[in-house]
Amino acid sequence: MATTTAKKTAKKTAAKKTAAKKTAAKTTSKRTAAKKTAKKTSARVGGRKPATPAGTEELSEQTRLALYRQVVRLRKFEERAYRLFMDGLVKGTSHLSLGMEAIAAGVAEAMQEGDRTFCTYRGHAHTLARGVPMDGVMAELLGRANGVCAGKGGSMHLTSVEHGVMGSYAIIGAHLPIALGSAWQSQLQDSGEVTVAFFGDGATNIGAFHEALNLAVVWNLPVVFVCENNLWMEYTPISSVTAVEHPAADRAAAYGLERIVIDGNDPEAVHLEAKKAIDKARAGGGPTMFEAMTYRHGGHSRADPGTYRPEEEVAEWLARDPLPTYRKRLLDLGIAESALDEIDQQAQADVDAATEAAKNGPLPDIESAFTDVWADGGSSWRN
Ligand SMILES: Cc1ncc(C[n+]2csc(CCOP(=O)(O)OP(=O)(O)O)c2C)c(N)n1
Ligand SMILES: [Mg+2]
Repeated sequence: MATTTAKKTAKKTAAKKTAAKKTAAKTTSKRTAAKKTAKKTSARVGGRKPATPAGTEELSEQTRLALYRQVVRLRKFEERAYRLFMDGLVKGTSHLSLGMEAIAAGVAEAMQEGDRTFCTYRGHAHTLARGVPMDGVMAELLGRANGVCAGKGGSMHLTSVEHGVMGSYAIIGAHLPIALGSAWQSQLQDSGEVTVAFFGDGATNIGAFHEALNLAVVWNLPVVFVCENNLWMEYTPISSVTAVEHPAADRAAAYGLERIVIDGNDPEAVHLEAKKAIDKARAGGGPTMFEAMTYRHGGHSRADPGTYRPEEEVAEWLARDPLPTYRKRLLDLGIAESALDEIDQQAQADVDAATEAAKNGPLPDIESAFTDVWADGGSSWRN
């Protein structure tokens, strides 16, 4: 873990230098880039991109194992969160990413330290994947003082600024313009850091989504928009209220962006697409949006079994469950089963330990209700 962090920091410093050089040339190249984007867009729009990009063979065994490890951890965490909710231990509500883990895993693996993530209320996976300790996330779900937000945020508001997790937002689409603020800061300070904003298909009919995309392109911001299209909003299929088939990608052209649809259940496809987008943003190439097709194993929230969804649809997507599918692919590629078993066992042990740490965590003091209520709104934070 320490080696990975050191490597990432080294990578970041190098990337920062490259980004700084590129920014110098950016003003002049911006117009050329805009022209190129326009050209690319007209070539791509209307054409269908294959669901899974070719070239997944480029990844190293180390990256593949890291992706697998992440998917397994997220799966085991969410399964435990569900059980703890059913036992009445998770306070408030919860929204699980069971079945959707490949997106959080694939994107996080393409991010560097210092990059920032904006999640929705369905944000356990995205938060964990950025390296926020599992103990703190589990304790937060249980409303304990040892939680990442000292037990004040809960499942829907996971935040860890030190890990670049800039919050989980319950108001659909509201975080997209906020993510632009983060990207704008990186651009102004020339930090080479990239912001990633995840959102559901349901956010695409909200004004904030369109406003954010437009401004991100106009200001050429280092931001990546990731639409997790799981076909359903709360209890309504997105297709029943949307004029186009791909609610995010099919609108990309309106903002001069490329139309990108990928298989969101394939951690490698997600990782490669995210890496391309993040590298481009880091180099001053501006925003990207991609739509990752996926499905929730459960319903919208809490104990909702989602029985209103057609049986065939559920069965079809369960057959494409990212975890067994990816495990099989790795075995077919010749990766030792024992290596995968070891990852599974470690993830289970981590979840068990996090559960214990959360259950044994103290409840917050009453006095803590009066702290961290507001930020200093004075001018000090601006300087
Ligand atoms: C502005 C706003 N309108 C309505 C809601 C109620 N609401 C909560 S989740 C949700 C559905 C969101 O669906 P989607 O964006 O597809 O995300 P998913 O839950 O499928 O991950 C709705 C309508 C809300 N939180 N905010
Ligand atoms: Mg949805």
